[in-house]
Amino acid sequence: RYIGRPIPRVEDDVILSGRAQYLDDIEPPGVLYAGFVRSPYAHAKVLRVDLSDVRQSKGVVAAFGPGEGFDFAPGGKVRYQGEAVAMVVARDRYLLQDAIEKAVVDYEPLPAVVDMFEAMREGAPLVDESLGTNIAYEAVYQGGDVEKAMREAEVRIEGRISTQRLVPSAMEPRGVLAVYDGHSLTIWSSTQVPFDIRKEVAKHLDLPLSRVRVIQPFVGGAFGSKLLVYPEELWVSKAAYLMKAAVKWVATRTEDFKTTTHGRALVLDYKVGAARDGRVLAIEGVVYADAGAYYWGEGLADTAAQMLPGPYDIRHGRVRAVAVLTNKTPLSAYRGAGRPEATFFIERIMDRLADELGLDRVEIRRRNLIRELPYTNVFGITYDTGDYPGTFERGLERLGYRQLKKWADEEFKKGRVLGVGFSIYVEITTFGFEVAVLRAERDGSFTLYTAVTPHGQGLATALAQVVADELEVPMERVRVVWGDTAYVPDGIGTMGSRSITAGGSAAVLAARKLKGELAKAAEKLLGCRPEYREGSFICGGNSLSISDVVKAVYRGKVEANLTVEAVYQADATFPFGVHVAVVELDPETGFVKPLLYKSYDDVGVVVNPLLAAGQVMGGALQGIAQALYEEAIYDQSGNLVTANLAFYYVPTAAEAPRYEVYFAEPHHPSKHPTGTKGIGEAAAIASTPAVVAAVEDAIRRLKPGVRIDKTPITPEEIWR
Ligand code: MCN
Ligand code: MO
Repeated sequence: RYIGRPIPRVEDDVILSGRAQYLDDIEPPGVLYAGFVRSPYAHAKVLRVDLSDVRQSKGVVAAFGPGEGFDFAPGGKVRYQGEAVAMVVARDRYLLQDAIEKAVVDYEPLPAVVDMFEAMREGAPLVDESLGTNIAYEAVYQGGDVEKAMREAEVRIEGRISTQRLVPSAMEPRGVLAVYDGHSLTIWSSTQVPFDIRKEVAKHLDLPLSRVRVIQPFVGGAFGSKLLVYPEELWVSKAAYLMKAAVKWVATRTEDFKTTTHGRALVLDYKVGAARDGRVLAIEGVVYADAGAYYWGEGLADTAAQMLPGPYDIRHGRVRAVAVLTNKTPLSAYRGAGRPEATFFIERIMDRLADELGLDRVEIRRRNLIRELPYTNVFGITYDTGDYPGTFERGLERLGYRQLKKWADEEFKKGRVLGVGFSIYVEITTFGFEVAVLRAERDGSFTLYTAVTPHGQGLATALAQVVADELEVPMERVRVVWGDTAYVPDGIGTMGSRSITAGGSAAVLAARKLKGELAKAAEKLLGCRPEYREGSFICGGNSLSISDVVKAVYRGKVEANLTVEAVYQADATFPFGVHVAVVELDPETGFVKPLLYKSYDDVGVVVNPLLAAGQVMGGALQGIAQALYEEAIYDQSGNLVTANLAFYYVPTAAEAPRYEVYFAEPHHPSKHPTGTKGIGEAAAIASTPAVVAAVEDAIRRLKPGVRIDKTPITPEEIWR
C-alpha cells in the first residue's frame, strides 16, 4: 500500500534541477510581447487615450485602446491604481516598455475612497456610480432566536476584530501566452483554472470549445489568487487571435501586486451573549469585506459569516455579510478564503470571553465544543465527521501545551519573554465535481489525466499513490498528467483544499471502472470469472497479469475500454484541529520571533504525510505572516505603498519557527472514496489566532490586560 506513506515527490527531480517549464520559459518562435498602459490614479475619468506615438515607436506591432474591441477601464473610468487603459504588442520586451511610456492618457482624477468604513458614509465618492452606493452586496445568515438568547445571557460582550488586506504574492507572477495558428488557439497560463479560461475565451471570441486548448504549465504558487479568469487572459488571447500570432504577457512584480487579487481584509463587528459558566448562547454581528474596485461575487464575507460559530455549539445567531467597494485592487480568495477570518474572529472572542469570566482558555472551549457529529450549525452548514472534544484533549496532550506554558513561566524568571497560544478550528474543504481519465497503456502501465491543477502541492505524487493502491500495481507504473484541457473534457481545479478529495476520488472511481473493464476482458480470455490480486486476474488455476490482458485488448483478441472517464461530485468535508504557537518577544525592540509551531489535525485519511506536513508548514508561515508581518498599505489617494517585496514583508525560511506536525489518531475519515479531508489551507486558518494568542500572552507578562483584536501586530503596535 502506498496510501499513508511519506513518499517524496515525483515532481521534485524536474523542479529542483531547474528543468520544469514555467510560463515564461515557453518561447515559441516569433513570439510577441504584450504589455499594458496602466493608471497611476486609483480613481479617475479617462478623457483621452492617444496611442499614436506608441504605434510609431520602434518594435511595436500593434496597440489597442478603449473602444477598439477591448474592454479596458469600463465606463471610461479607472477604479484602482494599475487598472489597464490600453494594450501594446511589440517584438521585444525592452522596446515594449519604451513604447508603453509613450502613451498619452488624459485623466481627470476623482477623489478616491480607500477606507471601507469611509466608503459606507453618506456622500462618499462612489466607486461604481451605477449602484448609487458603495455597498455592492449584502446577505443575512440567521438561525434560532437571537433576541431571546441575548436577553437570557448573563454576560454580554461586543467589539470589533479586524484582519488586514494581504497580497497573496505567489513566487511566480501571473502570465499568459496565446498562440493562434489560424484554426486553433492554444493558451498557456499561470493559473489554477485552465477549464474556466477555455470556456471564457471560447465565449469571448465566439469559438467552439474544440478549437481552444488551455495548458497549465508548472505554476510557481497561486494561493487562491489565480482562480479567476483575469482580463489579461482574455485580452492576450484576443490579440493572438486577431493577429494570428503568438503573444505573451508576464506581470512584473509590482504589476502583479497591483492587479492580482488581494486577500483577507474582513472586519467583524460582534455582540456575544453567554451564560456565566462560559457557554455561548448567541452571536450577532456584521462581517465587512473591503472588496476593492470590483465585486466579483467572491463570497468571502459569506463564508466568514457562515463559519463564524466554528467548532462551538452556538444555537442562536444572526450575521450580516457586506461587501464594500473601495478604490483598491479587487479582493478574492487567498489561502483559506473566509475561514481564516472566521477562525480568527471566533477564537479571539472565545479568548476574550474566557478572560472576562476568569476562565481558563482551554476550559471555555471544553464547555462550548460540539459533542456529536454530524452537526448542523446555526447557519445551516453541516459538519460531517469528527470527535471534537476527544481530538482537542488528545491534541493539547500531544502538543505538550501545558508543559510549554510552564516552560515559558520558567524562562520568564530567567529574563526571557515567551508567549504560548493555541487555537482550534473547524473548516470547510472540498466542493463540486471533478473529472479523471485513466488509460491502460500497452505495457501494463497507466496514465491518469486529472482535471485538478496542482501548483506546488505535489498532487502528481499523491494521485499516483491513490491509483496504484486501487489497481494494486507499483506506483512507478502510474504517470499523472495535469493541467491540459486537451486530455480531460472538464473540471474545476485545485482550490478550496479539494484536490485529493474530489480529484483523488474521481481517480479512484476511474481505477475501479478500468479494473471492471479489464476483468470483463480477462473473463473472456480465461473462460471463468477471475479474482483480481496484486495486478493479476486469477481463476481456475490460471492467471493473467494486467499487462497480458491489456495487450490482448490492444491486439483485438478481446474487447474492452482501455480509456475510462469518471466524474465525481464531492460534498464539503470538515477538518478539525488544534495548533500551538510559541513566540519570543524582545521587550527592547517590540520584535516578535516565532519559535515553535505545533499542529494536530484530523483530516481523515492522510494520503501522504510528507506532502500534508509540507502544507501545514507553508500554510502556518503564511498565517504567521498575517499575524506579524504582511500588510497591503494604501495611502489616502489609493496608491499602493507596499507595491513590491522590499516594502511588503513576506517571511523567508529565516523567520520560520521550528515545526512539529502531527495528524490525529484516531482520525475521522470523510465519506468520500479517498476518506480524506483537505489540508491545503488548514494551517493558514489555524495559525493566525494561535500566534496572536501567543503574542498577547507574551505582552501580558509585561503589560497585563493587553488585548489584540487586529492584525498585523507590528513592533510599532506593540510599543503603543
Ligand atoms: N494531502 C494528503 N492527505 C490529505 C489531504 C491532503 O496527503 N488528507 C496532500 C495532497 O495529496 C496534496 C496536499 O496534501 O498533495 C494538499 O491537498 P488538498 O488539501 O486536497 O489541497 P489542494 O491540493 O486542493 O490544494 C489547494 C490548497 C489551497 S486551496 C491553497 S490556497 C494553497 C494550498 O493548497 N495554495 C498553495 N497549498 C499550496 N501550496 C503551494 N506550494 N502553493 C500554493 O499556491
Ligand atoms: Mo485556495
